Amino acid sequence: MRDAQPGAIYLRDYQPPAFFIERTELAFDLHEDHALVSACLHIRRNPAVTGGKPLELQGQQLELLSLAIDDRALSPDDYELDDACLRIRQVPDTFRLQSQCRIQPQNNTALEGLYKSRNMFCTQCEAEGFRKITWYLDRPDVMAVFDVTVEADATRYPVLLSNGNPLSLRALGNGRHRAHWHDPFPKPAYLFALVAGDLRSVDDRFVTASGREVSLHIYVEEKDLDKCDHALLSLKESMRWDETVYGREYDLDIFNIVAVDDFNMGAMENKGLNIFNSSCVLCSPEVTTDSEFQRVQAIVAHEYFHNWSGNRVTCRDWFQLSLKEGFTVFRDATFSADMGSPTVKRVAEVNDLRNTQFAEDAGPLAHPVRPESFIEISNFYTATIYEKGAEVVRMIHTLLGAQRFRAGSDLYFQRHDGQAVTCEDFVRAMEDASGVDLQQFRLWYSQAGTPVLSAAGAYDPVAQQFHLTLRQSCPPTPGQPVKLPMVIPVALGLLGSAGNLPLRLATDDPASAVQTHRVLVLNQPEQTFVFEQVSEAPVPALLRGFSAPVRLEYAYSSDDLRALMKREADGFVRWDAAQQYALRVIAQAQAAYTAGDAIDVESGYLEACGQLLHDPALDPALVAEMMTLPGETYLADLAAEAGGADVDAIHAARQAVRLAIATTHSEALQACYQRLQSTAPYAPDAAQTGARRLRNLCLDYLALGGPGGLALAATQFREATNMTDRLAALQSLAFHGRDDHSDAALQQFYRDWEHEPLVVNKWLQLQALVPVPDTLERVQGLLPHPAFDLHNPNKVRALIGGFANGNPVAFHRADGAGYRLLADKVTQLNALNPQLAARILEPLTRWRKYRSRGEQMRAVLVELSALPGLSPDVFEVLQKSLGD
Ligand code: B3K
Ligand code: ZN
Repeated sequence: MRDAQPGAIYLRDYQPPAFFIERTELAFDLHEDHALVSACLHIRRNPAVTGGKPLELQGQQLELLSLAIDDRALSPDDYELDDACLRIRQVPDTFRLQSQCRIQPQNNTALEGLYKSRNMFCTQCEAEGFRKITWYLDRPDVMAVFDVTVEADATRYPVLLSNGNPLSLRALGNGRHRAHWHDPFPKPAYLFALVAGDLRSVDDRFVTASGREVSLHIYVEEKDLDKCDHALLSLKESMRWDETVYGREYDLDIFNIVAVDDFNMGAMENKGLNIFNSSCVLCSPEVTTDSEFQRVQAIVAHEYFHNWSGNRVTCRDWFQLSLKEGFTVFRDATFSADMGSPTVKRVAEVNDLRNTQFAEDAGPLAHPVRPESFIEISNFYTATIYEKGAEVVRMIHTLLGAQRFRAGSDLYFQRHDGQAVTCEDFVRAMEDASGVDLQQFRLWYSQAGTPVLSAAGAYDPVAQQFHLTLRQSCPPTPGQPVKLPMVIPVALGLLGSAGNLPLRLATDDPASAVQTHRVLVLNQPEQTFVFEQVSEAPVPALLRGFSAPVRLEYAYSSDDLRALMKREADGFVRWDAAQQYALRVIAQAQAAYTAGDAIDVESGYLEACGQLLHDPALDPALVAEMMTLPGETYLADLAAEAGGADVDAIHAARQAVRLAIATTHSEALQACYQRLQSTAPYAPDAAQTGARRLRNLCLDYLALGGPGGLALAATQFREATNMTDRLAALQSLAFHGRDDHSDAALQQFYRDWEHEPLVVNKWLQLQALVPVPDTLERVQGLLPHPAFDLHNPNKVRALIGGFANGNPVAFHRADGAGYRLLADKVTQLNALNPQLAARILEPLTRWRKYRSRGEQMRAVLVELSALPGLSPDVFEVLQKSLGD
């Protein structure tokens, strides 16, 4: 917390460090009411930086006990110390800096640095948390070999872990014991980790491609030992996949994962000691849903893949965050696609991108994949850095092709192993290995905003030509009023009456093989591509596989959309056609609702839905995705562009379309529900997951349709043998039942699962999502419930995050009580956990989109900005969202 207004840091001001730390020796002495941290830093002046700069180390909330250089104690005259920095003017070129400080992990509610989660000690240092442990050059381009001892009470903390390989664990004779760890790989401080707790482990081994044996351990509380198998399997699959697909082997003798309950995000890739939010590692069919199984697999893989893309090759500065995050998300996405259904995975990614990243890119917090400035780096762990960053890497993959991309990644890892580098270094390695010029492509790193790709097609039956004109534009974003044209790979096919037509461009070599799929590269504001020998008027299947993160506009007729839904070869385009068709009928419904007319849903759309339900040959997972209507937040984003979102009309229109599907197809929904029933033992595989997804979607439509469906949901709730089916039934009851019956089910669920915090969080979230205005009172009623705790981020995200992000009807209640509830929690969290406070504030930052409620939202933001003691995290979000 700072009193003065926090200032921005700029990429253009980057300076190499004046000193390096070659070796970092740390000794931790952990107690219930404090911890002592002794550090011995082997420091060397950077010969490339002239001017005899003083040594400036970062440090926050540290109580200095002693300070020495090469064993000579320093007196207060030798240094300057404030609440953020230790400055020593006179230092030799090479020396050891020895410090001792006292910290208070037991009072650390911000969950950054060294803190306590329940009964264990753990750390979170990325991005700038290490400075809350000891004074340090807390920047990623300072990489040291770490040697760490941890001392604690042997009974309370039998397990003592840090990075690298274990050297010893010794009893000290006084009820305490000490562990010694050594990490031979130089690393920045953000990858440091320590854990001390009463933990048990599930153990396994992995033999690397070159025959080295690695011991694998997942540490959890004893009660959770039965929930580690899926994460362990995912880890071994990831290790093998990275060897096969990227040629990357693991490099230490041991790989540890630890589950902690209080954690600000999903997980952290500390070298050799990944620390996980327990919700991202623990799994069992009884307590975990299918989508959570998938999430655990993806996050285990993501953190493991960071060992190369992030740890062995790290970031020069935090502006380069997407270097490791975008690339690693691309890697984990490809892994998940290989392990399950690629189309379903891609649809989930695009949904996520449209709902979250496109909204961010169109709002006050928009920033490029490589930002130019920030106030608080914690605010930049965004969908743009992660998801758009991954899309940028994916486009490089598309432009280069798999083989040349692999050559590029090999060169990148080989050239930069052990270094802290930039996004530019990544792109240059890709260029150097492939020979493909990516000069203009680099704009994806520096320009914010989602480009609009508008396409227009014209068929000339006489010349047998199809003219496809592609235009691009990109809306202004904060600080970037004018944009240059980007490189947009447009994967496409042309759909004819009997399948995909051959794609011949006038510019093609006549001898080259004719294809039905190709990638056009749009790199100018407008280009026309002429396809030859096109025997009939085609429907263009554009942006196959979502080949670029853009908003596509094409004037498809309803017939075109039905044709794409039914016959297009690319699963993503089929899904997207269904989405576009749904958007169209929802917009029609909204217009009718606003005009006070009866809502009449286009019969062609309903027929297309019926065909999806009736065809058992279709992949149930894809059918489920195609029959899931776009969410209300996304609809609000689209409406905002067209002059302001009316939340009530959006909700009413979407509900009316859902009801039309439910009533028109009640028999087909029933039949599909019955057809997909299974007695096979639970497995979280793609086939079973897809079947359950469609079956539960049918159940939800049936429950919406009336009492018969609700009875089915009640039966499923009672008889379910896994959490996916049980929770889906409970949601249908709570959303559509809204009577004593659904309350009884909710109470029953709590009684059954009170002892499982991760299940209790689902219970909190589900109640926060019930789409009626008085959910607000229900949420308020849950705040004092023993199941809720403002100190635990998972619970805050479940109840408050669920309410503000996932329940537009209650959050945007006309009396503004939803906004005030959120502001109240932000105020409390600002003091407790600023990172979390800034994150949950986000729904209010979108105030400009809302036609009638925007001013009320803004007023709440203005009130918040007058609060005394605003953290830099919350200050930055408020300042940007209230700015012009
Ligand atoms: N690198 C961490 C995120 C750290 C967030 C710090 N506020 C997890 C990940 O992306 O793998
Ligand atoms: Zn990551």
